[in-house]
Amino acid sequence: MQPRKFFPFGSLLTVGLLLFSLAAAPLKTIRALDVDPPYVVAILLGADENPTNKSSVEFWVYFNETVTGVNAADFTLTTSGVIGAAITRVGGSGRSYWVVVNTGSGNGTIRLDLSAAAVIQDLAGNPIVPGGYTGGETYTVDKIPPEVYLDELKGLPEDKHIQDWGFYLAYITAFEIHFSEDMKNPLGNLYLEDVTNPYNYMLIQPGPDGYFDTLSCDGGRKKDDVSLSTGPVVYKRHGGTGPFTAEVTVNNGIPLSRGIYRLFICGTTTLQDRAGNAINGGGDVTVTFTIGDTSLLPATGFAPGKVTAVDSASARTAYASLGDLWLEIPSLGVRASIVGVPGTAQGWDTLWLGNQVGWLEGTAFPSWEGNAVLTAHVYGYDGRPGPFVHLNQLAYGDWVILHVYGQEYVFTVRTSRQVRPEDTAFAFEHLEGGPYLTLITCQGYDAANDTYLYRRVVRLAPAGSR
Ligand SMILES: [Ca+2]
Ligand SMILES: [Ca+2]
Ligand SMILES: [Ca+2]
Ligand SMILES: [Ca+2]
Repeated sequence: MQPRKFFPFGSLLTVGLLLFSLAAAPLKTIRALDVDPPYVVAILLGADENPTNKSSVEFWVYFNETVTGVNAADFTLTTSGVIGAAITRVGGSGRSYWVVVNTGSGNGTIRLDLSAAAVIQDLAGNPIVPGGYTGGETYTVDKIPPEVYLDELKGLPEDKHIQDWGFYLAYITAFEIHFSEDMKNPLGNLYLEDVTNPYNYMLIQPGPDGYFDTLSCDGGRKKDDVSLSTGPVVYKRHGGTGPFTAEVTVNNGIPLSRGIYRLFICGTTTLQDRAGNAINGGGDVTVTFTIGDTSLLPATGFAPGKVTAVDSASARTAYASLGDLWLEIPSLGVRASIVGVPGTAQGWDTLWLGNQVGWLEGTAFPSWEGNAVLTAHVYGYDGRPGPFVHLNQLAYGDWVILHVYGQEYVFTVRTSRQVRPEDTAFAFEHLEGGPYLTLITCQGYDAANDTYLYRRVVRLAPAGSR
């Protein structure tokens, strides 16, 4: 058992009187001796959110001793960029005071200063040290939402620029996303607003019904849509000066197979800049694209000498006019305009090419760096010969001229191969170091099965090159 503590009333009174006299004595002495003016020790940010997007912020003002007479007129704001910032309230007592500041509009910086004209005094009536105080901390105000630079969106590892509604023949295992500014990146990847949180990126396929039912990151995957895995995410800020990029691995690093995809970069769940502004003003950024089928070379042949019934109910494929772009093969007497054949997840529809040459979308644009693949019929559905009926007669060194907006690009034949339709590696070969042309048509009509057994693939390099 603890002994009960016991203080007689008289003792308490004695202690109280003693404390009172100790407190009163020095107070009296200091008041009598205080001839030192008070001064500001520090002006600090009242919140650890800096940069901030708040409409009002707080500063804390510390004096070296108890002061009186502190009010809004004693302070001024030093700003850059922001417009209309103003002191709205002042409170506090003793040595510490708080000052609330409306951040106005626009982006910039705000610092709270003690005015040189401040009227503040200590308890002895000494006025504050003249000259004011301008050594305080500064808020950075940022109210502009971060953006995704879609011009910089890349499919990795091939560095393919991914455009909305684009079509690609590419291995894609990750995306490189460029932001307009430094993004919020807390330690780890669990916070909702963390740029490295994989949940801020969704990769969706439409599923069996063929429609994208998923509307937003916030709403999540919907109905029969298929969600592919995202993450890990690697964020780079390059020492804080940018570029600011997130590399998002998708599908566990397995190349995306043919099909249509929609990438969601989440503003609704929510990527933020360091001041807390949601990306795209709080809306998702989406990019829809197709990975093409390169499992078969395009079919460009009908039965020679007879009309093949084609499904007239099926819509004619709309080929893109590429402007003043045409192909000339002097040795074969070919002069044909070039149109763009849209790529789909099922390949390219060359049915309606007629006497035109088709550029297969997804391959390099003719005359640009890379491998441009052009195709034309050996025989059209009307049974008449197409532009490439004699393609197999092209031999090493023969000329082909690409006419692009009045410019002539001369190519010479390097190789000519007969390949199986499913042997696509050579035709779609990745080539660098200049523009290359690959011409493809059907070859080897098998009347018994009304099909072509082979493809003819002719590779050309710029004349004068090796
Ligand atoms: Ca004083
Ligand atoms: Ca911002
Ligand atoms: Ca993080
Ligand atoms: Ca769906």
